[in-house]
Amino acid sequence: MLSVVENIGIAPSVMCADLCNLETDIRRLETAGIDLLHFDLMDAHFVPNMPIGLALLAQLRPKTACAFDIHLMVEDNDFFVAAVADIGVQQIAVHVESARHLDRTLSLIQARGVKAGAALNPATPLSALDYVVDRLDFVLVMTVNPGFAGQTLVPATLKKIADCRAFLAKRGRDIPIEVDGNVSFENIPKMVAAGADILVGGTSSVFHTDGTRAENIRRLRDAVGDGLAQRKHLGT
Ligand code: S6P
Ligand code: MG
Repeated sequence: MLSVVENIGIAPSVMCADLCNLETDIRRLETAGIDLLHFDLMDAHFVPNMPIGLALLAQLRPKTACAFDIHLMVEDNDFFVAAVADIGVQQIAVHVESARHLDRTLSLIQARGVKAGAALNPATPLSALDYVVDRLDFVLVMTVNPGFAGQTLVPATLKKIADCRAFLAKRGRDIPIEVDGNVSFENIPKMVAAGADILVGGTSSVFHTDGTRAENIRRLRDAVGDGLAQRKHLGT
């Protein structure tokens, strides 16, 4: 995993793919070179949308060897954790805003042999992670308000990525930061420079209508290269 450009992972957001021809679209992404497939599971309660269901996930699982990265945007986290673990996924992020017993839910994920992450809405402070930081396998920093593709970056979240990197370093945790929401060709260099490790690519990059999947992923990699150069320059 995380092999494409110097340990920066590319995770296309499946809700933005051609859902009527999904298997074909996933083959295109695999050929172009990706690290994870990002699935947004929503329940129309925590967020007002429901693009992807469990049956689709189960049907896709045997069709690709790609790691499944699950982003839960639901009220009943433990129900969905059990359901997606049964299907066979590699990492699951739960929103701290919906997890009533966050520590228990993270343990539940890890007990199934799956990496556990905490997702933070743009307005949620990093301090929400204070007492679970030692348990986390990764952090998902939302750079838009969750629920929909095609939104504009919440500007304060760029600083939040850098703050998250410092927050983790201060606590001795060198774990990946995943960023999700308007991870565009323009925003990627800034996100990577700030410390992002896994990029969720949606309508503003991987699925941009100006290019083919392969062209978009090449352009994305170039943007990652720019971000890494800035990161080295800044010493972040
Ligand atoms: C939003 C969801 C995301 C989107 C992604 C879309 O709730 O968690 O994963 O699918 O952000 O990308 P873009 O480039 O359209 O914002
Ligand atoms: Mg997502």
